[in-house]
Amino acid sequence: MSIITLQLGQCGNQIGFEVFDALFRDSHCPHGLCCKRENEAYQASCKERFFSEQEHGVPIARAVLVDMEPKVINQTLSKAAHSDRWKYDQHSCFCQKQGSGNNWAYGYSVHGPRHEESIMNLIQKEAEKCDSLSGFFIIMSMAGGTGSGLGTFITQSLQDQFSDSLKMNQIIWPYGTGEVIVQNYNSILTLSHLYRSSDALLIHENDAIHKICAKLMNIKQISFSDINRILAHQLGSVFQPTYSEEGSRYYRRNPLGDLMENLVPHPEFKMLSVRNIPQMSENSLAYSTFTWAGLLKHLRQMLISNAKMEEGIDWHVRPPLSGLPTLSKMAINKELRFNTSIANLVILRGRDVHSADLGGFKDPALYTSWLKPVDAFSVWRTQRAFSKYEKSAALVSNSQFLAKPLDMIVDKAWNMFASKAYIHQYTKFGIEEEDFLDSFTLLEQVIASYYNL
Ligand SMILES: Nc1nc2c(ncn2[C@@H]2O[C@H](COP(=O)(O)OP(=O)(O)OP(=O)(O)O)[C@@H](O)[C@H]2O)c(=O)[nH]1
Ligand SMILES: [Mg+2]
Repeated sequence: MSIITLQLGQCGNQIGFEVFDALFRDSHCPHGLCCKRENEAYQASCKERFFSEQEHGVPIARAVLVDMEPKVINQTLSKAAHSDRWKYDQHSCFCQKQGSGNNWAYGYSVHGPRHEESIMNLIQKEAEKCDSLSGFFIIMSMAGGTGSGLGTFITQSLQDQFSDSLKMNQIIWPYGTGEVIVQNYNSILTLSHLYRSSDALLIHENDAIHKICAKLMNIKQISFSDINRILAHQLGSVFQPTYSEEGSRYYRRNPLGDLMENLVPHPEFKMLSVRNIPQMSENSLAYSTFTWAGLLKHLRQMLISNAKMEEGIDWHVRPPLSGLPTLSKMAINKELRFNTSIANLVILRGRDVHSADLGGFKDPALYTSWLKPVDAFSVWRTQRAFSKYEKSAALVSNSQFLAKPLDMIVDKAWNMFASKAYIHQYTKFGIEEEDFLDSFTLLEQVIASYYNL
C-alpha cells in the first residue's frame, strides 16, 4: 500500500525533500548486509510505499508540494532533479506569490478556502496513481502561517474527502526561543484543531534535534539541512519496510494502519515521538561495535527518563514499584521524572535481529494500568540493515513525553492572550477569541489526561 506525503510551507517542503532522499538512498544502498533477493524485496516495498512508476527510469515521489510562495518549492524541485536519483512530479505542486506572514488565521481562513479546490484536485490525482492507498503523511511546522494554518485546513478537508484513509501529521515544534513572536498562538491553534481531525501527531522538537546535531554528530554550524537530515533518518528508520509478522519474510503492507493500531488505542492520546539508536558521525561509527542488549538497554532508559538522545541519559530514573496505590505511584513518578507510556513500538533492523531480547519493554510498570503490556508493546523487525548502521533500533512512543512542553506553550499563549496582544491579527481573519478559548480548553484536557496516566 502507498503513502502520499503532503509537504506544506517552508518547513514541510525542506523536510520532505530530505525524507525522500533518505528513503531512496537507503533502499538503493547496494548491500544492506543481506542477500540480493531480500534487498530487492525491501527495495520494491519501499518503492510501492513512497515512489510511483518511473519516468525514463527515474522514480517519482508520491508527494504533493504546497507553499504560498514559490521560492522554497522551486529550490526543492531543483534539488530533487539534480540528485539524479529520484524526482518530484512538477504537476504535483501548488504555489502562490505571497506567504501567510506567520499568521495561522491567514493560512487557515484565507488561503485554505481560496485554494482548497486546486490543492484537493492535486491530492486526488496523486491518489489515483496508487493501486492501494494506506493514507497521508502531512509534514508541516506549527509556528508559521502556511504549514500550520493551511496545513490544518487541508487535514480537515482530507477528513471529509478521504474519510477511509489515515492521516498522520508530522509536526515541527518550534525552538523555545523562537523566531516567530506569535508562535505559541499558532501552535495551540494547530494542535487543538489537528487533535480533532488527524489520526496521530508525530512530533519533533527543533531544540532536541539541534542538540543531537551538536552533541552526537559534532556539527559546529548547524543549519536546517543538518536538522532535517537527522529528522529524515529518524523517519526512515520508522517507515522503511519491516517484516509483516514475527517469523515472516514478507514485508508489512500497511505501515500507517499498523502504526496507528499499535500506538493509538484511544483518541485522547495521539501524540507520538521517535527516538533512535545508535546515532553518530561516520568518524565515530568506524570505531564502534554494538550489541542488541546494549542498544536496547540504552533505548529503554531513554524512554523512561524521557531523554531524546543517548548522551546525558539519567540512569537514576527507575520504574515505580508495582503494587503501590495509584496516588503514591503518581507522586513517585513526578519526583523521579519517570515517563509513563500508553504504548510503544520498537523497530529493529540489522544483523541477528531475531536474537534481540525485548523483555525490558514488556514490564507492566512502564505502562498505564488500563492497557495490558501485551497490547501496549509491539516490535517490528527486519534483517536488512538501515543506512550505515549494522544494527539499529527506533522507538515510536505514545507517552507523557510532551505533556510538559505542551503545558509550557499553552501557558505562554495564555499569558499573551490575557493581555490581548496580537489578537486583532487573528480576529481580522475570522479567528475569534472564542476559538482561542476552545483551543485552550481542549489542550488543557489533553495535558491533564497525559499527566494522569
Ligand atoms: N526543522 C525545521 N524547521 C524549520 C524549517 N524551516 C522552518 N522551520 C521552523 O518552522 C517555523 C516557521 O514556519 P515555516 O515553515 O517557515 O512557515 P510557513 O509554513 O512557510 O508559513 P509562512 O512563511 O508564514 O507562509 C519555525 O519554528 C522554524 O524554526 C526546516 O527546514 N526544518
Ligand atoms: Mg514560508
